[in-house]
Amino acid sequence: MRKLWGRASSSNVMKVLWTLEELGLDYERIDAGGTFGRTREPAYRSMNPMGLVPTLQDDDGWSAWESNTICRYLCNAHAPDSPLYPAAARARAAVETWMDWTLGHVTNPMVTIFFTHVRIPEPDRDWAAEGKAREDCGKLWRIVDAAAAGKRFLCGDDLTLADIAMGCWIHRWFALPIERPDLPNLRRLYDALLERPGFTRHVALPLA
Ligand SMILES: N[C@@H](CCC(=O)N[C@@H](CS)C(=O)NCC(=O)O)C(=O)O
Repeated sequence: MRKLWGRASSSNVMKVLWTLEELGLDYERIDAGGTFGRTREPAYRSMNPMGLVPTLQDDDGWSAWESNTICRYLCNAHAPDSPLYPAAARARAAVETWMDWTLGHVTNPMVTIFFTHVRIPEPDRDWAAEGKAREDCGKLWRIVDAAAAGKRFLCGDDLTLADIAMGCWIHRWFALPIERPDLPNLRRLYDALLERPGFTRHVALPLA
């Protein structure tokens, strides 16, 4: 049976769970990372030298790490015709642009905001850093708001890996108790994601 290693509270694990669900692929999730440990064990490190989650181990034992790569692999290997990861070069490039952009630009400031409100003990919270991250994210989400105008999902009528890569951060942006600029297209995109069972089951969860 295909195995996904990683705690369910990790944004990067959530992406893969949602992809597995959209593709209708069977899997067993094994808790790892955070308080579950396991990621320092040599057997785990041999699959994922960073000792981070997620790691995917396919049916034959072959493994992959880096969540975006895992999502692309699942489509390539098990659902090559899926609209999640379109084959046409330019459509694929558009999806990959948002995946790379999310990893390169959105993740860091969103982690700062999320950790400040949810995971860092109150006395240790750095509100100046949170304010700067919120300002930065406001600018980034404006870019998504403009790109999402007139579309159901980020790249058009179909859900793609672009939405999956960004979905956890969109959820956290709307679920955190913060001031947000009015971004109606981003809100509509979030509402469209909320109609996907894989998103509500694995991603749009209470913040923890
Ligand atoms: N770029 C990596 C990042 C992986 C990563 O930072 N994972 C975090 C959880 S979101 C982690 O493993 N943290 C340590 C832990 O949970 O033990 C990916 O996308 O897979």
